[in-house]
Amino acid sequence: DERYDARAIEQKWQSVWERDKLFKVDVQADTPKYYLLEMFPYPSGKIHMGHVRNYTIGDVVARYKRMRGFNVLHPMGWDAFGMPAENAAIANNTHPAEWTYQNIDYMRNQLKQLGFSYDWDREIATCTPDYYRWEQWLFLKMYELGMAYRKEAFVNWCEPCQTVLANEQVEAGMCWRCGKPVRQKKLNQWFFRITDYAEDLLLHCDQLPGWPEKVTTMQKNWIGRSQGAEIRFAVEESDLVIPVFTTRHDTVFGATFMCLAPEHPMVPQLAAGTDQAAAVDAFIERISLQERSAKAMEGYEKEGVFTGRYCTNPMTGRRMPIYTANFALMEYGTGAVMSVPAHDQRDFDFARKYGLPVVPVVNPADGDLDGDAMAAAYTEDGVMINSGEFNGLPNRQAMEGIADLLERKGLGKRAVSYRLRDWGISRQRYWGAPIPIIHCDRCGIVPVPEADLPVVLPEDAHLLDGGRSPLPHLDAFQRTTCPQCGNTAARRETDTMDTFVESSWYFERYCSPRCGDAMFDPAAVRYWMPVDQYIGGVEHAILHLLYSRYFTRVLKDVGLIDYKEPFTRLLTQGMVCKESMSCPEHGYLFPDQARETDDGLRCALCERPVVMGRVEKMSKSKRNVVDPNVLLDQYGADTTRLFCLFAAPPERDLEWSDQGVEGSARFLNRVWRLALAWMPHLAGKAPYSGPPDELQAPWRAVYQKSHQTIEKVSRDIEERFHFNTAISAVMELVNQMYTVEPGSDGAAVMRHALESVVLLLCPIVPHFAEELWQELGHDQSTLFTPWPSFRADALVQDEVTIVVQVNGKLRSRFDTALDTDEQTLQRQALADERVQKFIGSNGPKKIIVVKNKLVNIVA
Ligand code: ANZ
Ligand code: ZN
Repeated sequence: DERYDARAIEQKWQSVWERDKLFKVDVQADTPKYYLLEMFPYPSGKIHMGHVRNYTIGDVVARYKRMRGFNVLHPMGWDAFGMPAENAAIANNTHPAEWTYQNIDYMRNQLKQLGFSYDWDREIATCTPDYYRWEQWLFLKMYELGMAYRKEAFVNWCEPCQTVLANEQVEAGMCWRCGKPVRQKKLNQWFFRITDYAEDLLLHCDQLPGWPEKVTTMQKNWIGRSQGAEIRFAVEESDLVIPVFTTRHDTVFGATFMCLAPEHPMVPQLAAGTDQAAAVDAFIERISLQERSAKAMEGYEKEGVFTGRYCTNPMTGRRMPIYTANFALMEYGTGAVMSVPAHDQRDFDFARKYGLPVVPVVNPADGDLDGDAMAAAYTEDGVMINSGEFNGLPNRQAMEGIADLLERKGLGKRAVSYRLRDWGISRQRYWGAPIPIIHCDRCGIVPVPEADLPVVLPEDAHLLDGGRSPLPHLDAFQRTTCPQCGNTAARRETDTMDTFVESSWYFERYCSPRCGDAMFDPAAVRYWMPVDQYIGGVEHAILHLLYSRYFTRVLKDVGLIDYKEPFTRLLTQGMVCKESMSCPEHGYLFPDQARETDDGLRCALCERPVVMGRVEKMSKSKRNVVDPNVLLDQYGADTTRLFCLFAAPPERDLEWSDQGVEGSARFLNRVWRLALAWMPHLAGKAPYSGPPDELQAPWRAVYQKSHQTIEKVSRDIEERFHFNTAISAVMELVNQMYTVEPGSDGAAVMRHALESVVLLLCPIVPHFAEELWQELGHDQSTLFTPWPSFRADALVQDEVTIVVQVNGKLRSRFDTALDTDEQTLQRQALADERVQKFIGSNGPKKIIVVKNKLVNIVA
């Protein structure tokens, strides 16, 4: 069949949009705004289908909201710092900057080919000094306010990448980038005090009705609030005190030993001078090679060593040996655990292994526990025993009494602990924003004066062996004069910032991207922010989204803005999936490495039959990818967009199907042919806009269907972003329109129907729609054409009366919807009791159905 010329039409409209700057927006105080944002891409080389899907969903909403009369901000930019640029630079012997800017140029062009309605005048790349200088500026503010600080800390260290990793970047003990094991290392690091906001971030998780619940739940778990008590244990023969955090202070009478994390600073101090000192040192060294996350701990055998010292249980006066144990985490609570083996399984295992006493303090309702005989810890609630004045009380009740007692005696207090840690932002990497700090031998840490910003990352430097940062070895960068004392031997900080810092405020920058004298223009941010709809991958549910929520709070407390949640609504789109193909000889195959033959698919390299694999997320490693360029060449942007939207609702995974793509192309051509067939009859005809009653069949049905479709599509888009069902509805309307012959009859109704189809499709397939819209005689872009509205009186589904004959005699009649199909009519007739009576027990012999009229039964 003759296909419409997608390439020509798409190029034509893209250049018109660009020439007329149709997507350029500015603050318009008297127009309601809508800020639609998709997560900006990392410029990794070329866009993949995941990007196409993400940005298509966003573009539909942006275009739809524009047609709804909103002033829509829809920006795009580049999350441009980060390690892949360094890795690529090493692999290809280029410079990270060069690689990055080349990719940006290439990918920008790809996005333009997809016809996305971005205001390109607002494009930003986070690796440019005019962007990161404001990040440095904010860093200085945060430093001034104590929100940024430096401390020596154990960090997750990846040896191959020569860098520190955030906890979130460690996946099951391995580096998220290179997949190699991560070890612990102590380094001076910069931190943001995100824990100060733990409570607020948690609280507001429940005030984000526009967010998917799974995302807020993940954030809550990440923040991980625990309520309990802090209890202080005095160390024998010293004035040291060990505070512990516990959620079970009701069990304090049963604490029989103490466990400190191997990294706990008190451990070497305690062991020093005892005959355990050497054993403790060896243990600490060995443990430093293990991954120390709570999750990894579950897999390890619990082990520890005695430090040679004791502390005292403040309730019972019992001597408690102090151990250092691998299951105690320095990163949680106080880094120390009061061990209650009778009621905690980890403690129990440890006690049995090292022969430590087990003293039960909470009895189950149905019997007495015996510490020596117990086979496992008793972790349920019960009644207090061995606990002095609290004996006989339910343990939950005793918890309150014990907390009161601790507070009265100054032995402890009620406390809350969070799993969330402060955000370590130091990276020993080159391709990132320099931290604006100077180290002076005389003055210590000195902030770079605001007037000296930005601290520019030197772009003429080259990575050292193994990708190490050149900054610490680059005199021209490092050597500087101390702004406080004039010391000419001062040195710049050579750590750069975690790239998640850049993505924590880029949405504010978009509001006034060229603002030269501040992070952003306050008036612009006041108008545009918060983002009304944010769209991106669920893989950012914790990291990026939590950091952005945190940064927004920081900006508020610094006094720059007056809201604290950046994203009103969040949509996390599903993955794009495809089945993988492999060859027994050549492993995974790219789609073009499998040849269609008479014997099915064959490996193009060796002719062996191709083995089909599971349907899973498209990835380079599985080679189950589809290159957007191939689709653009073969079908064009509109078909690609249509398929992405039609194949699945946005939040669900999309399974790739070549037939689906072909089907989308066919549908567009079907609309195209319909429009062309009618075009000669529509010239000079205004669209019909009267009541449906004044129309005759079949025009009345077409007219009603048009209004019903407008109603349904509007609802599907507005309420749920269910573009797939919206598209199906338009397809049905098109089917209905095909039931009437093109001619001058009903041309006004057909114009209404056709214009409706074009406008309803226009956020989805914008070039196609623009072209038809122009063909229909309009000279204003669809972009500024109001979204079509429907008439309530056209929504009512017409009913018809169906008569039922049995053996030629009229026996019954019933009302049913117009155009009910034959099978349904037959079922409805046979369900009628009167009819059943006349048919008798032998059942019908033959049934003739005439749609919209009658059912004739021969019995
Ligand atoms: C005594 C006790 C008795 C505990 C008992 C539990 C059960 P959640 O609920 O996850 O917050 N803990 C405290 N700090 C720790 C650390 N740094 N490393 C490892 N474990 C630590 O966990 C709180 C419980 O985890 C605390 O309550 C403490 O053990 C342990 F029958 O204290 B519990
Ligand atoms: Zn100085």
